[in-house]
Amino acid sequence: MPQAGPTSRLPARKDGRIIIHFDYDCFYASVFEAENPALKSLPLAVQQKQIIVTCNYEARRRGLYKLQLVKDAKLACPDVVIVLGEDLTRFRNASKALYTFLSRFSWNNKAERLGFDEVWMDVTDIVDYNIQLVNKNDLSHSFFNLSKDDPTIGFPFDASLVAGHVIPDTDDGLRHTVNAHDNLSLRLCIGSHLALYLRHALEEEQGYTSTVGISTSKLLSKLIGNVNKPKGQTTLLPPYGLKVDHDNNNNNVTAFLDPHEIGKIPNIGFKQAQKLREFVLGRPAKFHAGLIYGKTQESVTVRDVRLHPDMAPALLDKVLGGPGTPHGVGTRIWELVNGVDDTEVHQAKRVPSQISIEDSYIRLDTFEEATKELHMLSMSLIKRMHLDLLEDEDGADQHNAPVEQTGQTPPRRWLALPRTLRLSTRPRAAPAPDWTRSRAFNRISRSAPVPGFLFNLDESDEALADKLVHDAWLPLFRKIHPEKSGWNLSLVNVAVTNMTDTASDDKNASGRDIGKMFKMQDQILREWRVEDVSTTSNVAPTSPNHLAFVDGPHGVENECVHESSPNVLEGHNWEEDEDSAPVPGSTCETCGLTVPSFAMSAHRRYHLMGD
Ligand code: TTP
Ligand code: MG
Repeated sequence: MPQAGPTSRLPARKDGRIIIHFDYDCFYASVFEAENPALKSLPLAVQQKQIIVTCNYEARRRGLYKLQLVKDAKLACPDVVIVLGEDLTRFRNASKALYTFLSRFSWNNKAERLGFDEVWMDVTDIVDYNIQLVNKNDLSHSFFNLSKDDPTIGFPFDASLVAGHVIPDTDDGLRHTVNAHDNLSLRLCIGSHLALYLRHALEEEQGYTSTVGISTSKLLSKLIGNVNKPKGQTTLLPPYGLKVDHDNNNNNVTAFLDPHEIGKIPNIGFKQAQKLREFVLGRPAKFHAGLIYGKTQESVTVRDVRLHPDMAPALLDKVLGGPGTPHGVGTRIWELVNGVDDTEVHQAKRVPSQISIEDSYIRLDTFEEATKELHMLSMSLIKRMHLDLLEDEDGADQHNAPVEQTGQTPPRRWLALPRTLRLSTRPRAAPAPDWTRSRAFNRISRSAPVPGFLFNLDESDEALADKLVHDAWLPLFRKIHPEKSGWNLSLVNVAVTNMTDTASDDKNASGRDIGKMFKMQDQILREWRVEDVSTTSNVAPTSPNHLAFVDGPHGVENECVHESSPNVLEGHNWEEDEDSAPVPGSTCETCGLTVPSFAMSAHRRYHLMGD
């Protein structure tokens, strides 16, 4: 393997793509606001268990923040409007509807969702098509084509100026003028206008504001978007540079990444970040101590790692290696700290690979209670199966089905049939003599074939749930817990997996016919103003991954919790893993955050959100 020390060249970065990253602002709160716009002007907070999982910017302006205890939120803002967000159905549906909306603009169907409120779009093909159409001698009077088939569908735009914010910032605060002869510059500029158009379309047509980043990879588009929150968009300007240098003269990528704390780089997991901090500091890195709101005292930056003497993939392999370490981890981290991320924006999946529903319990130790809970979980599972796996005979999936208009459910068909049922439980360990509990909880799972009656659309959900509990879940439950009592469960999860696609025709593109969409929506083409809507000035700037102190309940020692989307798995390449259940009251194994026990169940549900 070639040694790539601080002065050598990186393997050629593939800057051929243009990728847009969307992060919906205050997502759960926005879902309630979209249902009831009167809430927009009020301080609004969404509660799960006893914590505020998110709040709108009016509430943030008044001192509220994510993962705050409800009692503290009420103290800080007595007139806060609190809504319950335990039932995730409305968030899931809103997320899917927004995703469907955005993916209709995609030509290559490369639109990927992360959790409920983030989407990447690889718009390289649209940008490349449009770059051929602009007149380089008259960039100001360009027309953006949203369809290859119909040249009237699109919008006029000024391709000489980047839309929205840029990094590095322009000195005079004016919009950045594009160098028409620099291909990457022009492509990013075209991408920024598409991003602006989509952002406004999301706001005008769906009622959601978003924060958007434009660059050439998933890593950079996600990170650059965070710079102007909320309701903002940011483009990382060239030169992107290839040479690893100390002064970043000719490399806006490393100049942007360098000041980030190493743990804030997506796909560098919590344990990896700790090992890197320890390596750079030459001593064990403190984590629990010294964390204050918005920054960590133990700050080891990307630059510290990138320019550490002898830094190279092989050294990183040594630092991060160990049993279970994925092959090539050193190269991967070396690339990340240099801003190289060639991971693909995955094509939209038509159906999820599994549907999994669970709840956690303080005490669940009787057979009767377990049966009741299995019934409730089954009801949710059946509803989710109907939403995610059914489509109307005419091809509309259930999220967009206009049921209200006719008052009748149109004939439906299954898009995919799951073949396996899986029941998992997590028994709580008995307390030790000193009343401490072991944290080594493990899930126990049993599987069985899906019974055919589950696909019967003539039966009520209630009747199906009843049958499912008695014919399937209880026999599996007895296999896991043969004793009628003597166990105490902290979690029960029911899932259908092993999907078989039943779609006979090729409908992978989930409604990509943009011409049809425009006809349907009576879209009036309008010239979007290119100035960004100004961000709320008195909101504290939010850096990518804030770490926050919150008071533990009942005088429990303070612990740190993450303030922003921690939905990235160590070594998993942006993938979400529904089964990586973190242990309550400890480090979240999915994202590595230390989450206090009172916030853990809400936090865990957050990771379960994706398909
Ligand atoms: P975020 O993107 O972290 O937050 P947000 O969209 O509410 O706010 P921002 O404008 O700062 O992006 O998370 C998305 C949603 O996930 C959020 O609305 C609530 C939910 N959530 C949880 O349920 N538990 C958690 O631990 C976190 C961090 C979020
Ligand atoms: Mg968000």
